[in-house]
Amino acid sequence: MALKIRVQSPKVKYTEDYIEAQYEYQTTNVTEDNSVNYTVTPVTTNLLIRTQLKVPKLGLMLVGWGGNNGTTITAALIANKLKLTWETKNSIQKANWYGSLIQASTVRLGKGNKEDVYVPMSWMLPMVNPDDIEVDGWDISNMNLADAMQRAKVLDIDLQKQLIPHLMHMKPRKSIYYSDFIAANQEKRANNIISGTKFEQLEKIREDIAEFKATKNLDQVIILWTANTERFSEIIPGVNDTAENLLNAIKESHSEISPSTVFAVAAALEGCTYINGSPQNTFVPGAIELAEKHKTFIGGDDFKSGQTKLKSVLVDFLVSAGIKPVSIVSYNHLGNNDGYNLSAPQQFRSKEISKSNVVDDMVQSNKILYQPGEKPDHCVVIKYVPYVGDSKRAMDEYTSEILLGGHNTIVIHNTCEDSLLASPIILDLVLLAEICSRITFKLADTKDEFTGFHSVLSILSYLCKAPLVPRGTPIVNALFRQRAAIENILKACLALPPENNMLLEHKVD
Ligand code: NAI
Ligand code: DG6
Repeated sequence: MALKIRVQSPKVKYTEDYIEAQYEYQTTNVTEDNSVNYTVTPVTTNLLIRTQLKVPKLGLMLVGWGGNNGTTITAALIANKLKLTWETKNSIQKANWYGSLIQASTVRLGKGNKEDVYVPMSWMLPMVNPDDIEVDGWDISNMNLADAMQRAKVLDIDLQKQLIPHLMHMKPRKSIYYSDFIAANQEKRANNIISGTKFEQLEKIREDIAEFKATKNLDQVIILWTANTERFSEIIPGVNDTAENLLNAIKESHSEISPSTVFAVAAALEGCTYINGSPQNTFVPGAIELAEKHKTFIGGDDFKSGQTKLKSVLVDFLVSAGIKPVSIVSYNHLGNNDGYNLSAPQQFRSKEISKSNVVDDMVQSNKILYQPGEKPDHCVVIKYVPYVGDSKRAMDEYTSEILLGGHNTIVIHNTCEDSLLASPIILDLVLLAEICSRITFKLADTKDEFTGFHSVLSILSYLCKAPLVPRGTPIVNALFRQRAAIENILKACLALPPENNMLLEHKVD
């Protein structure tokens, strides 16, 4: 395999099958004495990290394929693969992956002869080429992808015209619809539904996955929920609290099992990674346990695309600058089908929960500014305004306390096509989840077996509003901490140190 980056170090071994890195993982343990005295112990753990080199033939199955995100990511994959260009009123536009961390952002590799050397993040390790991803999916609407793309009204018309012949033969598979979980206003879309009991529906989804995998000769399939936001499921002991209870509840067609959870179960049973791009609690405890049992990966929740991404930068900036945000008010209005679904109270509530907890870690990090339990006021409003379509408006007001009782108020107005922000995030979730399946670790100098990442892929936090993390582990919302985790883990696979930004070589005599 031709690698773009090759590390010259006794700590890195290249074989035909893998890269093996000897890595000194450095952490710091602290013991506190009534928050007055701190005893600090640096800890070094010597790890061996192996990255399999063989890139699998990857399939992506989207739940909600005919929606705005589903059609837009499919269109973006084709437009990039075919290197499409199209005329806009301003210029000739070329297909690109702007907004994708993996495809369009860079990593500082080190110092060159004269300048710092930056490389695309996708070069760090051998990753799936988006052009090679096979796409399929389900939707409760039977509309083909060409018509659905036109219904979405996201892409420039000249691009749409070029894509129609490629999309018109793509037809979503029948899906699972329980009217109770999404807004009642979605009912008229639901003409493509698997009948039968919940167990029969689960079996049909499993057959779909297996059939797609076999027909396209795939090594791996990733399933991603980009369907409507559902209401939260109630967690009921004996129903969805354990893997066994969840499987039994599906056999009994229990009314509290949502479509997105049935897909999660199907994914685990078929050995597939499953990612939830919406806010609802798809990953009930039983679904998490099932993924752990089957050693499959799960990730979520809710794509972090615009307003929340900015919030997780801005509040981090303010708090880390010693400024105290005391009130955050976030309005949205949008006119796409997502907005229509979110105009119903229970579905709005799912989104409100997901959007509301995104500053907690930053607030808790600064005990000078915030007393225990104290938080800024945080209000989230979403309104459906059909005329603006996919072009979401987000307005935010951040009020902070500054020196000696002063106030600082920042107001932001952001207009952006929602699905053009979400689609590159979908790609990143898929590419990152896939590379994680090829990275394993063990303690150096032991006879231990190599083990992989935990089933709950918290490395995907950068891409999610309400990051799912393994039970009892910290949730990080701050965007640049999340990004650093990804970058530093990719570097660790090459025995490269984290970026320390000290530039001491330029600072000392
Ligand atoms: P959309 O409403 O255009 O698409 C959703 C699709 O899911 C529709 O085609 C619908 O027919 C289908 N659907 C509903 N229930 C289904 C089921 N049980 N099985 C299969 N298909 C089903 O919405 P859009 O804009 O594509 O967003 C999708 C999801 O992503 C929403 O939950 C939204 O909240 C979430 N999201 C979107 C972001 C963005 O920036 N666009 C950011 C964060 C989350
Ligand atoms: C209105 O909030 C619709 C939502 O689906 C959002 O567009 C989506 O959750 C993106 O939210 P954010 O906060 O990342 O821009």
